[in-house]
This record gives sequence, structure tokens and C-alpha cells, in this order.
Amino acid sequence: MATALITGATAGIGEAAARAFIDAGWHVIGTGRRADRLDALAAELGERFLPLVFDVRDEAARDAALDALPAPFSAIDLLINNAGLALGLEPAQQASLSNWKTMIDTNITALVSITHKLLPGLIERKGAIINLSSVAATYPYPGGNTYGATKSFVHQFSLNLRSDLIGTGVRVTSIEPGMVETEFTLVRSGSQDVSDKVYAGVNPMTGEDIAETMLWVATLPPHLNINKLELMPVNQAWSPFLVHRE
Ligand code: NDP
Ligand code: 8X3
Repeated sequence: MATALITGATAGIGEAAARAFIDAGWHVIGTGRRADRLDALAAELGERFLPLVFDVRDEAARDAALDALPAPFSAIDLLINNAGLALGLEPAQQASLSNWKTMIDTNITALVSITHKLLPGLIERKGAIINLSSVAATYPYPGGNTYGATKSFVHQFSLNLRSDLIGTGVRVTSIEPGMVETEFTLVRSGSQDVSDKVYAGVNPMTGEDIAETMLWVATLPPHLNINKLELMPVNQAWSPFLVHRE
């Protein structure tokens, strides 16, 4: 059976994906910084789950972990680039540059670095890559500034990968969700209260919804590639353009 590496498996979408792929019979490597969460997942999911603790921005720690993978985890067929975050909802002119750099380092630099490292093996095995973009890649909103731009990068990087990987059999998909209730808004705002209010009454998507979508994408016939897939809860849609009147 196949092996998936899921970055950011300690919470939200990645944690749900680890469960979904294990339930479907895969071997799963789940990564994240919070070792206690990965240990708990390993205890729950059993020997087909391998916890791997590293910060995706730390290339040396990442390489040390990935270069020492035991069989069958060393033969990765599917890379799910899920680890990511938003920090802050302030307008650009009030935002923290440090927050912007953290989002760029995590959502862009770490994602391309791990992709670059695993590409040779993915080509060898005619594997697949699923990247977590967002509706924020396509639709701007106040306070989305750098977060949305990082997800636009993920969207376009995914499509450009397809261009380069033509003929290799490697599939690439950009998954672009709207509101999914996870720890995303807690991390973004630093407040559980703010997070609860964002999702209250919306009936938002769940990590499990996105995990099932990723499993579907990953198990389609090998001649079929989903390029990009945008999902929203029924209770989310778009706003009119902002207009400032003088
Ligand atoms: P969560 O905050 O619930 O989970 C984020 C995961 O990313 C955690 O496992 C976290 O692990 C990991 N992570 C973050 N930074 C790092 C780091 N530096 N090194 C290693 N792991 C890291 O959020 P979601 O599950 O919602 O987010 C998953 C992905 O989905 C993100 O890329 C997000 O942008 C995207 N997304 C989310 C949407 C939503 O509405 N929730 C909508 C659209 C896209 P740890 O902290 O343990 O390191
Ligand atoms: C997360 C969805 O709308 O909060 O990527 O940017 S949104």
C-alpha cells in the first residue's frame, strides 16, 4: 500500500487527513512541531503512522528526519503540503513585518523546499502532490494581504509544477478551501473567543471534509489529474466590491 507524507498533522486538516489515509490503508508520515500531539496520534493510529517532529522552516532538522526514514515510510508516494498559517488580520499599513515573513517562510519557502527534496522520489514512483492553497488565493479581502498572496503562490506553483512534470506521471493538485473550522483562526487571532465567533452559526467545513476530498483526489485513476479544487461551506459566498466615497 502507498505512503503519504502529511505536513502539519498535529491539528485541523492535516490531523484529519492522517486519520483518513490510515483508515484507507495507507502508511502515513505525520509532521509538526508539537511532539505530544504526534505521539497521541501515533498511539491512536498504530504502526502504519510515523510521527516526525520538525519545524518545516528548519531545513537541517527536516533533512535529518527525512533522510533517516525507515522502510516502508522512505518510499513516499504522496506529499501533502498542508502545514501553514495566517497571522493577523490588520490592514497592510498596520501589519507586523515579522508576521509577514513567518507566513512567507512557512507557506512558501518551506513548501517549495520540501517539494524540491521529495520530487526525485515522487517522479520515480509516479506519485502525487496535494498542496493546500485557499480561496484567499483568488479572492482578496481586507487583512488578507500577505496570507492571500502566499496562497496565490501555492496555487500558481502547483499549476507550474504540472507543466514541468508533464510526461512523468506525477499528479499535482491545489486544494483551495474557504472556511474550515480548525485551529487556523485561533492561530491567526491568538484568541479562542475570536475563533469561536468567526465560525458561530456558519456550519463551516471540517478538517474531515477536506481530508475526504484529498483522499478522493489521491485515489482517482492515474490518468486523471484534478488541477485545482475550490470548496466552501454553503453559508459562505462573496461580498460586493469595497467602494470608498469621498
Ligand atoms: P491548523 O492551525 O489547525 O493546523 C496547522 C498545521 O500546520 C498544524 O499541524 C501545525 O503544526 C502546522 N504548522 C504550522 N506552522 C508550522 C511549522 N513552522 N512547522 C511545522 N508545522 C507547522 O490549521 P488548518 O488545518 O486549518 O490549516 C492547514 C492548511 O490549510 C494551512 O496551509 C492553511 O493555510 C490551509 N487552509 C485552511 C483553511 C481554514 O479555513 N482552516 C482554509 C484554506 C486553507 P504545529 O503547530 O504542531 O507545528
Ligand atoms: C483560509 C480561508 O478565507 O480565512 O485560507 O482566508 S480564509
